[in-house]
Amino acid sequence: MSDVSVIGLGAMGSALASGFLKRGHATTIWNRSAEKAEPLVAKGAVRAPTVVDAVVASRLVVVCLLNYDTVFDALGAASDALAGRVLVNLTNGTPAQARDMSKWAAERGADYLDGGIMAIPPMIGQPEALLLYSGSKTAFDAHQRELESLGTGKYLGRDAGLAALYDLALLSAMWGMYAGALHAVALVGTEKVAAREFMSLLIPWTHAMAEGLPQMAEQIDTRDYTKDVVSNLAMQAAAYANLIEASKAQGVSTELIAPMHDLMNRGVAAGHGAADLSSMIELIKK
Ligand code: FVH
Repeated sequence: MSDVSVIGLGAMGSALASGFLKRGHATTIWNRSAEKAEPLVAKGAVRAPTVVDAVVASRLVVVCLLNYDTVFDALGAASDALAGRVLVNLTNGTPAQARDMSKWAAERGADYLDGGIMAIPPMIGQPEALLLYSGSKTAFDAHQRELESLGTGKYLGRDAGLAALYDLALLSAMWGMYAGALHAVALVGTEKVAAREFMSLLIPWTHAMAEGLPQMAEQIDTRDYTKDVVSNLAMQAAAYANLIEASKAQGVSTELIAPMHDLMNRGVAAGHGAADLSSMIELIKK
């Protein structure tokens, strides 16, 4: 028996397997394209000839594939071998997919822990790598030591869908930031400003603006969007109109930024001009 089996050796799965090996855990690996196992075998991993062999090899089975369809594709063949195993699925997916997989695993006698990886592959194994888990608490407690090889683990609760929910929410904030940064760089780029040069302004600016998030959270939780307002929605909507106009004039598409303008205008039209930007959450939430 190995300590852990890793199914899926893409960029992330390979990093996970390396993380386990570095901490001295006997690791069995499997990937659809077998050649991806070679660098890990050189580091001491055992290559399983089939996915069934990989599942049989360890009580702890960690899966990291492209999406849930591919997880079902890969694990379907190993369905009968899952009984008594702890299945930790670190594949990106939706809360509904995680809950379905938890049920599917339980029907096969496996304990299920879903996970979201808030890190890129080179971060795996360092404390900065955050791994979110939800589902079986027994599984999390029993394998916390092995899972710590990957980074800092945070258990969110028994509902298997929670890790996916938090994961997607954090990715949403990341994608929003990168979308804004791409638009900003495209805009100054029209006047031949290099992206590298612009970063010296953009990075401290985004850090400074992130400082406003706790106040935003306070306003959202209390649903009082007029408390301590410094930059109200009407003012921001007026400035945003300039951003849209200038982008068009400089020949930059507004695809990445236009939806926010529509929402701001809707907020002002609904009478929330004196409120903070945070008030827009009322327009998008259920
Ligand atoms: N890489 C990253 O920066 C992010 C960080 C946060 C978490 N994500 C999620 O991790 C999952 C895996 O991502 P990845 O980076 O390892 O992705 P790839 O390098 O593209 O590897 C994909 C693996 O999936 C296998 N695969 C695809 N289709 C099938 C299939 N039908 N049956 C079996 N396996 C399949 C693929 O196998 P192969 O192409 O090498 O044969 C790779 O092992 C993902 O959910 C991210 O959102 C990564």
